[in-house]
Amino acid sequence: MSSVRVLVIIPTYNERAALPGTLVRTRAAVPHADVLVVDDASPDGTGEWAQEQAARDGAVHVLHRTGKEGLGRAYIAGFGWALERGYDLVVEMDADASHQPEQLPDLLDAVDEDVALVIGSRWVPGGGIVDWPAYRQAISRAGTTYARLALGLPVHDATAGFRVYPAATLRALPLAEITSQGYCFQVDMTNRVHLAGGRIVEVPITFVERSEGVSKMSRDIVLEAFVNVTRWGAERLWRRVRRQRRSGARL
Ligand SMILES: Nc1nc2c(ncn2[C@@H]2O[C@H](COP(=O)(O)OP(=O)(O)OP(=O)(O)O)[C@@H](O)[C@H]2O)c(=O)[nH]1
Ligand SMILES: [Mg+2]
Repeated sequence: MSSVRVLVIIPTYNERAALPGTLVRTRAAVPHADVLVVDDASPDGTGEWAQEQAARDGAVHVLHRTGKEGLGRAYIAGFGWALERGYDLVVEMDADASHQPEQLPDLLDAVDEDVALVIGSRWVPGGGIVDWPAYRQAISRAGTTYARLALGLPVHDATAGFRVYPAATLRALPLAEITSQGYCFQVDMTNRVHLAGGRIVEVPITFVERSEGVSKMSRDIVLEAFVNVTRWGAERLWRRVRRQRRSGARL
């Protein structure tokens, strides 16, 4: 795996308290990987702190953006950065250590020539969640079940944000067109990979509730995912109806 160039993208907004621990753990867990912090001008100085680390450690990079535009835009910018520099594997990971860097080797090991996406999944055997209140678990389970059924996705954790994308997968997607922002971004990407015929593999992970900083989860983010999944699900049904009508007309 060491000849493969890996970039771990960590999007940050006000993660000054959480990022240091996550960065140290990431560098220890996957020393061969580079790290790109994508900071949306965090008022708490996360970007400046990350910049200081980059000055000390050649494997750490920072992409400074001018304002908070959501997780999706931050990742799209990071993907572009990775593709321009020829990385082979691109990792998505939260700054708050909910995604444990020590589990990243398991995700990287699951990459195979015919795999288009590896998802670190909470809802497969061996996966789980530590310290989440029942209502958060309920939202996550309901959301992922709804997306699975409405879009016909072959995954159990469509909103998960701990992932590995081979560069070829990202190159094949129209990244500039993707405007989803929160959890919806993860579902959107999963759906696009699936529609393109890409094989998706889930690896069990243990998701740990953040102990530092503040969650950016909001009602708007849940609503964005619900509205878009419903729309994409309706479009999928419509495509099926049209296909059936066309094949019926040929009989
Ligand atoms: N660059 C950037 N990063 C963001 C933005 N919104 C969230 N993030 C980062 O995305 C990651 C996930 O955000 P969280 O606040 O942990 O939200 P979440 O994981 O969906 O919610 P919790 O499960 O409650 O933690 C964290 O590293 C955040 O700092 C944003 O607008 N811009
Ligand atoms: Mg989080």
